[in-house]
Amino acid sequence: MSDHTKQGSKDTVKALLVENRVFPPRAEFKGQVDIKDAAIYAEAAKDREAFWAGCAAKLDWFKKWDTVLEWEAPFAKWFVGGKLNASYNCLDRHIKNGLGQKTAIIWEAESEGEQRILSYDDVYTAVNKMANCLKTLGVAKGDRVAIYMPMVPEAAFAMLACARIGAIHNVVFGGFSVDSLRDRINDAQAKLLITADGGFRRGKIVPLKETSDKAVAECPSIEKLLVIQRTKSDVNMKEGRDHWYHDMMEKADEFCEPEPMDAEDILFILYTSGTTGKPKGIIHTTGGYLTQATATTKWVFDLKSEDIFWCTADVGWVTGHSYIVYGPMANAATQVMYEGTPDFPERDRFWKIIEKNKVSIFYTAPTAIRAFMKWGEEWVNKCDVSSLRLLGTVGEPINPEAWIWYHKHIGKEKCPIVDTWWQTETGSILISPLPGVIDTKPGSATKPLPGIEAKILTEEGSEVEKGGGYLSITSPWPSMLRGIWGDEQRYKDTYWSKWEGKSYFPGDGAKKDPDGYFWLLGRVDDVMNVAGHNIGTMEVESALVDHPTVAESAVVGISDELKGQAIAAFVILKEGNEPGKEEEDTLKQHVANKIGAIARPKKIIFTAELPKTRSGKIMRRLLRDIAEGRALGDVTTLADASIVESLKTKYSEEG
Ligand code: 6R9
Repeated sequence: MSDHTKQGSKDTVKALLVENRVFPPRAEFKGQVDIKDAAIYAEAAKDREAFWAGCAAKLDWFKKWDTVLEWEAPFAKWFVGGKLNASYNCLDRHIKNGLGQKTAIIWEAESEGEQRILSYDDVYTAVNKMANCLKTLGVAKGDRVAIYMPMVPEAAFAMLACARIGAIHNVVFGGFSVDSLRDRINDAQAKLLITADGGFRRGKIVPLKETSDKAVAECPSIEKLLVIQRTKSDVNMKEGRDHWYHDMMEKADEFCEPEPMDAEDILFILYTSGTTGKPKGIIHTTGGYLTQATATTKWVFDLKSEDIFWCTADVGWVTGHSYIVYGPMANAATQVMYEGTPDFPERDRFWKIIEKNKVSIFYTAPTAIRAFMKWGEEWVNKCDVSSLRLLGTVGEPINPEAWIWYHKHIGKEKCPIVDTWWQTETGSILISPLPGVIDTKPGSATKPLPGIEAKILTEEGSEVEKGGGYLSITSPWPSMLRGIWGDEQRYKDTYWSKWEGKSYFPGDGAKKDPDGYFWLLGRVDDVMNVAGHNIGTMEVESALVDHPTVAESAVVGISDELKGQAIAAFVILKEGNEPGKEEEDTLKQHVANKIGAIARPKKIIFTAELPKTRSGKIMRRLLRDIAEGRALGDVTTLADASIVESLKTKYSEEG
């Protein structure tokens, strides 16, 4: 293992890669892990198509494919000519294999004590009946169905019921507003909306039906609403248009033939707003998506039959699609699904759920981990989380300090951590350690998974062997997006124009260290240029969070007459620390010590919250607007709009 600490001290940007702590898989873990042999990487690279065909063969196909891959860049078709059904693969085949009694979902309501335990038989029956309800409501193969639901098992049933009859689901996160819901329904031209009377969030009712009513008033394509009862709140049911799920389910037939879908038939559309621009309807098809979501769930989490898996994402995000619904269920996993927030009724709720259900695999986001750090380890220390054997993260780069905290306080220094890099567009995890094979380094997603070819490229497209550049996926993979709904040109422009259609551009910056490890640096739009040096926001943020008083930070570049750009840092202090001039100077100096004087923030703005998308990603674009005193750009994907307003006021007051 090479020693990165010897890098030239003047090379400011590389300095933060002086994260030389290395965590090899522990012997106990290695002793039981399914994939132990690093040879899988070379094997897959030798013949990628054969490798993925081997993974596809683990699913049940009604008809085998004729061709593994047809690649006419930038359009891929995988498993051409094959026929299968995703709901069949997630349910029927397990029941045929005698697993009907196995627990599929342990659902924890937000209110403590309320729990539902559903076997694969239970889910199978519900999905079949619901599929029949959809048919009764006039939904046919190829129709789009919008799903706007709280985190209840019926959200998963709805997705699988669509898959069963070949309808294309379009899940819209239950926290989105009227306008966001309306736009996503209209863009996809959905015929049916599946929603609920409401959902619970921190003890309050989120009025989903009311929001739905307002949205569909401006959605001419919507013919019917199917409404699940969760909160039993009073809602308007429009005669002829709105139907109660429980009424329809009572009368529904128990079996619905699964529709044989072409491998390339669309399974779902999912809108990604990311941190920039108008939402794009990302298209995923059936065969390739299911193959890779299923395989990666098994390898990355070392998933075994007896595991209790818990992914804390919402089904409204791609993580919920791939690692709550399709990946775990295609593997016949037992999983926890939780309705609420980590701090309800108290800040130990996640740890209580782990203790109660003996969760063994826990997959969450860095933003959540930083919140746990801010709250302090006393919350987890009250609970017995010794059932955990593997931890994962997704959604953002994880700064080394948060990684170490997660490792120490949640994993008790025994659980490997898989930092998984992927996107809505990639459909499943592409860069992540195989936990029994790869030594992990805090803050690095390590290496591309077997079967994935990823490189770091320069603007011109030449490969960077050591150092920074643009992340690129250089050959097609089964679960890649097949396009943007209704906008082929935007698909080509956004993802394939950078290197003339040859290579996929995810929009992220990355660096490779001398061991060939990938360090994700965030969106390239966020990279700062200070006096001619490219500095990733991630690097300065990591340096700040490395200081004991800091819980979270977000860094942006602001115009500077002298240096082109200077650094402004928004900082959330850990509870019990005082903001002020002294703290500000200490933190500036700390960053200068960690990275070099070039990265010393010009301004530090203390704040209690940061503007985030509803999936927890920091919206640096808005922070730049604030820091530059500009009018705010599009704020529709913001989780809490009041945060930017108060930051704006604060910023202008402090100058
Ligand atoms: C799965 C998901 C995708 C963007 C992606 C990148 C960031 C996700 C990451 C990560 C560093 C990781 N991202 N995982 N960055 N390390 N492990 O989050 O999909 O919502 O589409 O976001 O999230 O910037 O490009 P999505």
